Amino acid sequence: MPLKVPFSTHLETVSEREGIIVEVTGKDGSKGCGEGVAFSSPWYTEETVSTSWHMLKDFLIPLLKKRTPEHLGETEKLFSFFRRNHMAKAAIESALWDLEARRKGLSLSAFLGGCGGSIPSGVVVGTPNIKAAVGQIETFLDKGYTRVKIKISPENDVAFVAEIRRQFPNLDLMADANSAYTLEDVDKLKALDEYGLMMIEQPLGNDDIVDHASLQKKISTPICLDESIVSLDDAVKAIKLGSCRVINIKPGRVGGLGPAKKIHDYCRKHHIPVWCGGMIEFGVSRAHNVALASLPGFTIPGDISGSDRYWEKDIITPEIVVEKGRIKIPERPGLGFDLDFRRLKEVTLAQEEFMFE
Ligand code: OSB
Ligand code: MG
Repeated sequence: MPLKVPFSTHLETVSEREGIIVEVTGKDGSKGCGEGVAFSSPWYTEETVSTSWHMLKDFLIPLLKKRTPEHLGETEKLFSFFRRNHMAKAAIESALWDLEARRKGLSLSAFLGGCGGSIPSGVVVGTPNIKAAVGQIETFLDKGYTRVKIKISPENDVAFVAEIRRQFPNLDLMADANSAYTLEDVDKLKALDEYGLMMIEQPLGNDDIVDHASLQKKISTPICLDESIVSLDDAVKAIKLGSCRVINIKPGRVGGLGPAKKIHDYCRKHHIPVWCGGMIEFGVSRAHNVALASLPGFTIPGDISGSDRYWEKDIITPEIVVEKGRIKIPERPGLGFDLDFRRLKEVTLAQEEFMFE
C-alpha cells in the first residue's frame, strides 16, 4: 500500500509498504488475525517480507502442523527451536492470541492483563527537512497528538532539534537515531541534553548494549533501546549494565505478544518504563499494539498513531482513530477490529491457504 507521504530515516525511505496478514481458524471455527511487520528490505532488522514468507511457509506452519500446540506458551516454546525470525513468528503468534481471546470472550487487552479505557497516542515525523517537519508537527498537534518523535542522524541533529524546540517549547518530544552514531559522537549527543528530550532512542549500534552503557553515564537524556532488545534476555542484560533507562517494545521485534508481555513484566518489576513502538504497520498490528499498550507498565505514549497517519484506507474496520490524543481500547472479544476483506482484496498481491489435517 502506498504511504500518504514517504517516511525517511537515515537508512531508508519507505514510500510503499508490503506486509503479511495471517488469519488462523480453529477447529471450532473461531478466528484470529496477525500481521508480519518485516519491511521489503532488511534495513531495520535482518528480516524481509520474503524471508518471513519463507519462514512461515517452509518452517513455522509445518512445525505447527506436526505438533499442534495446546496453548500459547507452547507455541512460543515450539518457535524457540528455530532461531530468531521474530517478525515471522509474531505474525502467527499474535493471530493465536486474538483467536484465544475471542474464544475466552475477553478483549485482547483484558486477556493480556490490560487496564481498559484508552491509551495515549503518539506520532513520528519521517522527514529531515525542517520546514516539512514543522508543518507535519503542526498538523499532528491540530489532530490532537501530544507526543511527537523525530528522526535524527549526524547530518541532521543539533540544529534540527534546536529549531523544533524553539517553535514548540512545551512539546513532549523524543528523538530516534536508529543507530546512526558511535561513541566518537559523544560530544554531539551530549549537546542534545539542552533540549529537554524525553529520551534518545537507539543512538548507537543496532546490537550494542555495552557502548550504550558508557554513553548513558555521559549524557543526562535517558537512552531508550529499540533495535538492541530482541528478547527478554537482552532486556535483562541491558538493565543490568545500565545501557538504557527506557525500553521500546514491538511485538514483531521480540517474537510476539508473549515475549513482549514478559519484557513488560520484567521492566515493570525493575522500574524501567516501557512504550510501544511502531513499524509503519497496517491496522492489524496497530490493533495488537493498542491492546499491548494497555498493560500498566506502558507509562509513556508509544508510536501508535491513527490509521490515517499513513493510509488513505486501512485494512481493518473500524479504523484506528485518535481522539483528543487518545485511542479507545475496544471492549469486545479479541482484537476488537475486523479485517476489511474488501479493502484487503484490493491490495493483496498473493495469498495462500494451509490446511491442518
Ligand atoms: O525505529 O521506531 C523505529 C518505523 C519503522 C521502523 C522502525 C521505526 C519506525 C518509526 C515509526 O519510528 C513508527 C510508526 O510510526 O509506525
Ligand atoms: Mg526506533
